Amino acid sequence: MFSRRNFIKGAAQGVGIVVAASAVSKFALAALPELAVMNDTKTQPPLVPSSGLPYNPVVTLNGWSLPWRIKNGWKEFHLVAEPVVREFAPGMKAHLWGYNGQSPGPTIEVVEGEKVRIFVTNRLPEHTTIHWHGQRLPNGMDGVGGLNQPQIKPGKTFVYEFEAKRSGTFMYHPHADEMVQMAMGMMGFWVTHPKDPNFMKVDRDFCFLLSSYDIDPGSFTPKINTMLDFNLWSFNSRVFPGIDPLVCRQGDKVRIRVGNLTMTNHPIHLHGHEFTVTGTDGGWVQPSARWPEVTTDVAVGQMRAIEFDATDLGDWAFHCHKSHHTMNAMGHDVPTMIGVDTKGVSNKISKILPDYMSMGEDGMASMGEMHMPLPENTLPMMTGTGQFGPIEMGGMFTVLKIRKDQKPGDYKDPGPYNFPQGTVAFEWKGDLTEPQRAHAEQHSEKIAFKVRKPQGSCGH
Ligand SMILES: [Cu+2]
Repeated sequence: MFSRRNFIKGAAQGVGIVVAASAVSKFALAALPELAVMNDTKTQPPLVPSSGLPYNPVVTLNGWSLPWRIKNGWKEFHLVAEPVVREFAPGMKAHLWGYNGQSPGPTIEVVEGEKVRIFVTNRLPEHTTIHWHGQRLPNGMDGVGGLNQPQIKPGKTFVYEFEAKRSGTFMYHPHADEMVQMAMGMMGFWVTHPKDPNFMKVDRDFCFLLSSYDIDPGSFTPKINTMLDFNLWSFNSRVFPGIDPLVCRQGDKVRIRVGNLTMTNHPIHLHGHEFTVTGTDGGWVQPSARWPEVTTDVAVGQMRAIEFDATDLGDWAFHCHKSHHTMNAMGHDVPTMIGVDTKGVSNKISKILPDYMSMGEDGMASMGEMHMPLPENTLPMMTGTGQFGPIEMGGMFTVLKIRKDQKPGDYKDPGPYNFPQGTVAFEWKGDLTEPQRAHAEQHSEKIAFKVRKPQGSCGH
């Protein structure tokens, strides 16, 4: 029986879900589950299950979960691979490929032991497949085009069927023209919930994928041949300040699941709290094998589930620790100008190019508040504003917001943290005498000119 309640519930909670069966021939797709698409980049509320086995749903950062129907004991989903437009942050949109209206595609949530049937319709201009990363399944359902199945040609619909054998954290992506299709944004999250809803139970369970793009300033489509030099580093194809905060109530047990479909590793770092890695793509980690961390490296193709208690109130940064991954396009080919006096030359160039601006004589922090003219459809490299001024971040950065009065199940942004008096770093107003140094000759001015000549007979 088709569960319409799922759609109605989803639509009521997340205004963005649109049932778009009328967009395709009803006759042709009469046997398919209704097609749900998302037209919003906001984080949608958890999709509470109203059919199938019970579970505690996840929250996909700037994303959503796909509704389903139960038919003859099978849980049925319908994915459509298609070109999409994704807003990375206000002011910048990209032409990507994705699923059901967005990139990444919707999160698929099932329960251990459920029989799952996924209809995949290809509306791309070239063939595709889907590989269900990390799953135990029959070999012919594994989705490697040519090896395990014929390619899904444009306009065709294929069916995948397998039992969700073990609970955990998974993802899906094409295994067909893979370099191009993943560079274009084709990927999605998959969570198989444990059969016992009390196993590994948490109060908030967030998930997102790491993806990277190379989109030239002023253009809209990723360069698909880039191997290393990407300029947009994203959580779920959003960059700071376009990434929603992770909102928690003080005392919550929190899980964050991260999957990496970029071309490099990402050391994911949480401020103010220690966490443990409780799951990988291979399954749950035995409690005796876990250790505390504040940063965990997520290598290419890996998934990590981290867990912590949200004990400490505040706005805590949560980001990739590679500093180039917390900035947006525009910043990567700028020469180092620290210590260079550019005033004279800037004045001369300004006479020829009125918009000319030299960058970074004293470091690049001033660029966080600089409003220099940008090409169309481009984000500043360092951006975002907090209650104390520019945050000077971009890319893979968001904020974990822990509040005392956040209601259970409420994910709304509570606004900036209200710091208790006397708990913010402050300016020293006392004497500013020179710091004492042990030996006068260690003064940096002197050391800078001390050159030790090479010894020996090398001719110098
Ligand atoms: Cu990174």
